[in-house]
Amino acid sequence: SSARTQWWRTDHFGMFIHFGLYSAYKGEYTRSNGTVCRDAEWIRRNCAIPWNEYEAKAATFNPSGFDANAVVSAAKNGGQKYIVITTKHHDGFAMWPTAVNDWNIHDRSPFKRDILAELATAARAQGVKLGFYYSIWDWHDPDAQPGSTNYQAYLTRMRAQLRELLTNYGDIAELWFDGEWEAPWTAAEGTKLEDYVRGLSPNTIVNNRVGTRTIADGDFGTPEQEIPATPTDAQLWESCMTINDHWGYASYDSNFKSTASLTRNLVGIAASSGNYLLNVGPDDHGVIPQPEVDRLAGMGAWLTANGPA
Ligand code: JFZ
Repeated sequence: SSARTQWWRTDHFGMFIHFGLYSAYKGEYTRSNGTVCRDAEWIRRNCAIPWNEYEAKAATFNPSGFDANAVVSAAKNGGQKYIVITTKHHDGFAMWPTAVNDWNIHDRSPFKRDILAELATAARAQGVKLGFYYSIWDWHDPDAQPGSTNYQAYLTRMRAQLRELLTNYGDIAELWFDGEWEAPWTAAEGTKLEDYVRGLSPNTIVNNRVGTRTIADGDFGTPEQEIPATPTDAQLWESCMTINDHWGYASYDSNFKSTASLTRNLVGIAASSGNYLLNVGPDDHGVIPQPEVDRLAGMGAWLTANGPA
């Protein structure tokens, strides 16, 4: 609705954060035969890491450098008005102490803090809005796998997790669904899920990956890594792009876009009435790499210099 999206049509710039158990690999997996496989948030699947190894990695995952105030300050310095963080990516690993299952950072790792609660507090204190990314596709839950005869049980757990996310952390400005393209998920389930979210949190704006990415799904479209050639006024849109060549942390990826090129993207997107969700990837300690923080600061300086006098 237009009331729900009002803030969003003014606040054109947000921070996307890809942070999860995959970040602990730093973008690299060394197989038992010594060969190295590189990937980021898809590393479990694309490098075929055995689940027992991936689960063992959780027991060593301790991102104690995560500093919610520093994250929010980095966003604010960049002129970003909202933050969308991955709460659960395709690996199914919940980054908050969910009561729904034990595949989460609280139960499986030595890190006992709740980064979503910390981020919610810091964001509220600094006047930045908070949103959550949630992957419908789940590689870990046995009931979510292709051919599952018990998919509804997974969906019940998914809704329970979304209830936690939408009720335990204050106002959630945006929900960014993903992984909707993968069976057994269906468009009909998407419609039901959107209704469910509206019932829990009517002011949360939802992306169109809740359904089948039609104009009728959710509140806004999600072009990825691109600025649409012919932007439309018929649908709000938010272009997500990452600051280097990966979403999740990859220690060897220093192919950062320049501050000038990032600023051009922002201005171009805003000129076409779109929103820019620019991704950063905190490292295995939970810290946003300094080159990424620096680029955000550079964008913020440009906005300050060229904004209203
Ligand atoms: C998805 C995820 O698989 C990826 O890991 C990341 O989180 C990204 C933001 O979203 O990847 C996609 C989703 C959609 C397209 C391409 C990659 N698409 O529409 O072309």
